[in-house]
Amino acid sequence: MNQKARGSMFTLFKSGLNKIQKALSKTRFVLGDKIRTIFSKPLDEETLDELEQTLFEANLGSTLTCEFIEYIRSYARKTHGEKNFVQAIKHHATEILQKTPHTQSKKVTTIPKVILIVGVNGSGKTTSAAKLANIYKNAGKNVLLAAGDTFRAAAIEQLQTWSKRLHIDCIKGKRGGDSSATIFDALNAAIARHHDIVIADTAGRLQSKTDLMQELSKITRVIKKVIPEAPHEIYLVLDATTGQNAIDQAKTFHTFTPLTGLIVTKLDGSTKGGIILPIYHLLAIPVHYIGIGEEIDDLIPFDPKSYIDVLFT
Ligand SMILES: Nc1nc2c(ncn2[C@@H]2O[C@H](COP(=O)(O)OP(=O)(O)OP(=O)(O)O)[C@@H](O)[C@H]2O)c(=O)[nH]1
Ligand SMILES: [Mg+2]
Repeated sequence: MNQKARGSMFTLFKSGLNKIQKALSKTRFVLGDKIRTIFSKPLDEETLDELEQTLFEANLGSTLTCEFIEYIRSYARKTHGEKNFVQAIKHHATEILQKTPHTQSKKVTTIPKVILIVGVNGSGKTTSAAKLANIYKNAGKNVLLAAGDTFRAAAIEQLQTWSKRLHIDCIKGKRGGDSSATIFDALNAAIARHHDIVIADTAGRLQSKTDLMQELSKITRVIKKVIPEAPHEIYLVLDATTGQNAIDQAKTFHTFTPLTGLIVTKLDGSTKGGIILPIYHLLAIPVHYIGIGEEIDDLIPFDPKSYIDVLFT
C-alpha cells in the first residue's frame, strides 16, 4: 500500500470510530447498557434469566446466548474476590472475535484485484459495491464496477447512477443476459485499461434456490478463466436487521462459493448489531466492512476492538 493509500485508510479508521459509536448506539442500549444495569444487582438465577433475555434480544442467537450464560456461571464459581461481570462478558466477546483472523485476503499477484459481491435480495449489495468502489478510489486505486445483476433493468441503472456520481467506470451487459458474461467482459476491459480493482455486483438470490446458488459457482468459474487466482474476495452482504437468518444465509452461500469476508449492512438504527458475535462464533468468517447508513461514505472497515469497546464500555 502506498503512502496516499495508507493515509486515506487511517483517516477512514478515525472517522470510522465516531461513526461506529453513532451506528451502534441502539444495539449498545439493548446490550451493553442493559448488561451494566443487570450486573448492578447481585448475581442469582433471576439476574441470569435477565441476562439470557438481553443477549437473545440483541441477536446473539440461542447457542451463543447459552454459552455466555455458562461462561458467567463458571466465572462466578472460579473467581474469588471482586468480580466484574461486565468485564467478563467483554473478555469473552473479545475471545470470540479474536478466534477468527481478521483478514484472509488473497495476495494479488496480477491486477486487477477482483471483488465479487453476493447476497440475498435487498441486503445492500449494490449500495455496498458503490461505497467500496469509493473507498478504493479515495485510496488512489483505479476502479471498475461490473453490473453483474442483469436480472432487472433498474439494478443496472442503479449501479450506473452511482458510477456516474463517483466518476468510476462501469461495465454493463444486457438486461436478462448472462451475469457471468458481463463480469467476463468487465475483467477483460479491466485488463486492457489497467484497472487495479474490479468490483462485481450480482443479483439478489435466496439461499434456498439451488439453481440461483449454482449460478454463483458458474460466475466464479468464469472469473477464473480470465484470472485464475480471482476472485480475490467474495463478500457476502448481510442485512443486520434480518436477525438469525443471516447465519443461515452465510452458511449456504459459503457452501456454494467460499466467502472470504462479510459486509454487514444496516447496523445504523438497528438493535440487532449483536449479530456479528454469533457470525464469528458459528461461522468463523471475518466481517470486513459494516454498512452504517445510506450515504456513500457510510461503509467502514470493521474493527473488532472498536466494536467491543463501543458495545460494552
Ligand atoms: N440504513 C441503511 N440502509 C442501507 C445500508 N446499505 C444499504 N441500504 C439501503 O438498503 C436498500 C437496498 O440496498 P441495495 O444496495 O439496492 O440492495 P441490493 O442487495 O443490491 O438489492 P437487490 O439488488 O434488489 O437484491 C437501499 O435503500 C439502500 O440505500 C446501510 O448500511 N444502512
Ligand atoms: Mg442490487
